[in-house]
Amino acid sequence: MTPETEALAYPIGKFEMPLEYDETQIRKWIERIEVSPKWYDAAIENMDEAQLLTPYRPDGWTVMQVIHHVADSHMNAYIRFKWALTEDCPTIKPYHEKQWAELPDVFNVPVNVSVTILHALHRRWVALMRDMTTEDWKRAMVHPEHNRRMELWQLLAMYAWHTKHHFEHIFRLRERMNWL
Ligand code: NI
Repeated sequence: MTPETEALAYPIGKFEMPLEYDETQIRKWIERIEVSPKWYDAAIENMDEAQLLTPYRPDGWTVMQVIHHVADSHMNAYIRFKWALTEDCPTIKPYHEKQWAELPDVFNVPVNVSVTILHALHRRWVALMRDMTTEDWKRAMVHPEHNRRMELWQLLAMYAWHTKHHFEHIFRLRERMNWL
């Protein structure tokens, strides 16, 4: 990747796992999950077909694929939370996000359907997280590919980054293309 492509691919930088957390930090991450569906409303507002089919960077996903990907990804995240809260360190099921982004529904379903999913899904996810105790945040899952143990606070940190990461892809594309 050239530095230019890298900057387009990682507008807020790559995710870096924080080493520690506290209640205030958890609250801020949850707030980001809570508000981000509204960012996506704004991100796609008044976009026409051609704009939705524009890649956010050379060789990157189109706006449409980015939006449907965020819904796919966060549905998996929510399920992972529920697994970790109800099972003893479950092994999660990875999925091929690039291939999911090529399945027909991504091309056949309007993006606002996935933004509606985000509104509904994040509402349940946030309701779940707001009732989590200090012990709950330390519950963990295992990612089989790297055999890596991940605690729920780390998963939250990652998705708080993820929801902003993809929003910025679209927002910055709009700015560059002067679509605002
Ligand atoms: Ni992603």
